[in-house]
Amino acid sequence: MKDVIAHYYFRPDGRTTPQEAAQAIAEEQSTGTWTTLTSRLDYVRRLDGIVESVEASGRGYLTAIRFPVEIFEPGNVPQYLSVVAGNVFGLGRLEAVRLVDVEFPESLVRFNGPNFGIEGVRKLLGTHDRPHVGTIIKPKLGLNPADTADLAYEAALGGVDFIKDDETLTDHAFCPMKERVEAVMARLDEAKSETGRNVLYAVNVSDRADKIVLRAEEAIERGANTLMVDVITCGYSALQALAEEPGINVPIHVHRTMHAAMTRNPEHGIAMRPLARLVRMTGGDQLHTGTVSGKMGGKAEELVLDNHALTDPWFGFKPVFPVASGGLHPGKVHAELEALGTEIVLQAGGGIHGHPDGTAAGARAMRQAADAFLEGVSATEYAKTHIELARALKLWGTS
Ligand code: RUB
Ligand code: CA
Repeated sequence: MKDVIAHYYFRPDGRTTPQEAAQAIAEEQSTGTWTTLTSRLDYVRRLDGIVESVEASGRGYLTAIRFPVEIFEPGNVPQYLSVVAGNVFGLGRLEAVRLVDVEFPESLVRFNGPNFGIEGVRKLLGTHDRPHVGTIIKPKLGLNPADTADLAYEAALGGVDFIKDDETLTDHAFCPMKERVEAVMARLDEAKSETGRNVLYAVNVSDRADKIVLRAEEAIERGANTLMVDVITCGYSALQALAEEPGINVPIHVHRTMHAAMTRNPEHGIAMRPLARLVRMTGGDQLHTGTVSGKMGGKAEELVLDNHALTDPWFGFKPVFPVASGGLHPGKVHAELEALGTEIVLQAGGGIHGHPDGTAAGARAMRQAADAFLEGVSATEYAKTHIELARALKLWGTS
């Protein structure tokens, strides 16, 4: 395949046929405009988007549109997005339109991809054949560095593999980033001397474009062993800049805050799949893709395919660790692992720090729930001999 094939769902307005609507997408996103151009010369015409197919689907239609590779600037992801996901969403002739997926040719995916990926992250932690358990420090905002570090220490003692800042915490007066990293990493060292286990701490370095690399370098100088970036608010360029910076040699955890403004409406916006593909290309090592039983919306069937887009063989890129997060607690672990498999990071914020016996017990309960699944035992059965899990299930139940 030489060109780009973009797949859209759409619903035309009452005055437009499905074929005309698909044609309008192809034209607006390639060489056309709302009227015929006398200035459109033949050598430009060969760059037209071509409607390959239109078929009925639900209340609307699915179309595949082929965009000539020449209209993409290789390596420029913002420009790719302007073609496949640009003006189209505002076209008045379409009542709704959603970019469902994009197939890229090899010439446009010459990126490095994840530096670590699932295997690299597992190597840092020495884990095999089990899901990772992570936590988001909660409350999401407001703690000072010392108290943040205390919770990280507790979570590490309880057995988490991974700890992260929340999406809204960056470099605040009440919790400056440099102090926070130093405090957390010192406490994680203490935890390691007690448990012998490495734990990753992803510090949120999200910032304006011209500052993010510097911020990441400052975090690493102070000992950060993982970075986090809010990829939708910062942009794919920010992720790519971090992943390609030679001095940045730690995994990058990718949060997708704001994605649901695009992904949630099944008829309009951008599905998670193309967003996930771009994260893989531009170098994310872990990406939030959602849960089957948690607090955020989303369809299980789409989620399974989104995770495949992160992990299936694709242009030689390393697999990205899918992260299930949002409203999880030990009682939901079984459903998540059954639906999504064990090559996953299970993250719980409230579901760990809200445990009646505190953060360390909460972390233990999450690990126990995962162990129960791996041993083929129900959480309720396992709880008979594991007190932390029993206390969590009593509070939150198993659904
Ligand atoms: C979850 C949390 C994350 C969500 C975002 O906290 O802080 O921001 O995972 O959603 P808690 P998604 O465990 O307390 O609910 O992962 O779907 O992007
Ligand atoms: Ca959050």
